[in-house]
Order: sequence, then structure tokens, then C-alpha cells
Amino acid sequence: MDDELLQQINKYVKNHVDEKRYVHTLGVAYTACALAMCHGANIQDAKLAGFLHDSAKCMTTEKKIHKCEKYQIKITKVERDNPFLLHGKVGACLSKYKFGIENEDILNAVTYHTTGRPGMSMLEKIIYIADYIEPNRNQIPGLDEVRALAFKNLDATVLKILENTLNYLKEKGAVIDAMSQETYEYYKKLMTDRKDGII
Ligand code: DGI
Ligand code: FE
Ligand code: FE
Repeated sequence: MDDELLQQINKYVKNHVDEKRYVHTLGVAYTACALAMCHGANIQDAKLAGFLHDSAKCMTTEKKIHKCEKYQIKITKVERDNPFLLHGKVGACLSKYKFGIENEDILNAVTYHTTGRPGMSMLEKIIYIADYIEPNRNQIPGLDEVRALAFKNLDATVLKILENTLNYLKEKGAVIDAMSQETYEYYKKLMTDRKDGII
């Protein structure tokens, strides 16, 4: 692992997000490492992706949109109306163009950490889950059960988090991104098919 690169990323994140977000970032990086140890994923990739996942979180909307245009990243209607949803895609741009990260798995883990996506890799699932369960997250009902499940079954955990998030968004009357909905349907079917012995 290139320690210098990690230090460079750490410094950037520390200087570009607020204190609470920085503490969250450290929590995600460490939790992602623990999940990687538990499930047999690459620990260094988990640490890097954890450090990078919210690197664009505190950018202004204008700057996020500017970065997407600069790097020819498509912005959907839902993203334009809810620009915070872009921080994963923009974080992946920073990872690639600012820090020279070429590992597509890390870039995808950063890109999809908010909505998830159907058929996530182990690293993508680990970052998606670590973001939700890291120790500094405010207490959400049922969080302890999700934390325990995360060290047993990644797919079941992804589904549980999606269920909780979609219910929360519906209660709030927030717009649900097509990617969040598709991810939910994918993992719902995956778990049902497994239970029924189809796969
Ligand atoms: O950046 P973080 O706060 O660490 O975590 P995140 O990137 O997962 O963002 C969390 C928020 O994103 C949470 O309040 C739920 C929201 N979210 C996730 N999927 C969708 C969504 N919000 C909308 N409007 N639509 C979605 O599909
Ligand atoms: Fe995020
Ligand atoms: Fe996060």
C-alpha cells in the first residue's frame, strides 16, 4: 500500500470536509477494513475506498455540477433535483483524476456508495454497509441488528439497509433514485431466490 497516497488523501479530506464528516470518514475506513478482514476482501482497497467515499460531500452544488461537466459524467433528472446524490460520482472523479486511482472496483465503490447498484462487488457492498453502520453514525432503530448481520451476511445486510433507507425516504416524501429502487429489487430477489433454493 502506498502510504504516501493515503496520507495525501487523508490531508485532502481533512481540509475539504467538516469535522463531523471527517470523523465519519475515519469510522467508515476502519469499519470497511474490519468487514474486509471478516469476509476476505482486500483490506487496503477497503481503507482507500472508505477514505475517499465522501471526499466530495462538502463541495458546493455548483462545483459538483462543474466537475461532472468537466469529466463528462451524466447527471440524471433526480440528481439535478437532489444534487447531494452526486457526491459519490464526483468523489470517484477526484479519486481518479486527482489521486490517480485506477482500480475500477475502488472507483465503483465510491460512485455507488449512496444508492448501491444491482450486482455489487464485495468491496462495493462493504463500503455501502460501512457507511451505514460505522460507530459514529447516529442511532437508527435496528442499527445494532444491522451491525451484527454485517459480519455474517453481506447480501442480507445490503437488503436490510435498502429496506430501512427506502422506508425512511418514503416517510420523508423524498424522491427515490431509480438506482436505489433497482438495487432494492435486485437484492430482494436474490435473497428470495436463495431462500427458495433457486440459486
Ligand atoms: O454521505 P453519507 O451521509 O455518509 O451517506 P450517503 O452517501 O449514503 O447518503 C445518505 C443519504 O442519502 C440518506 O439520507 C439517504 C439518502 N439517499 C439514499 N438513496 C437515496 C437518498 N436520497 C434520495 N432522495 N433518493 C435516494 O434514492
Ligand atoms: Fe456519502
Ligand atoms: Fe458516508
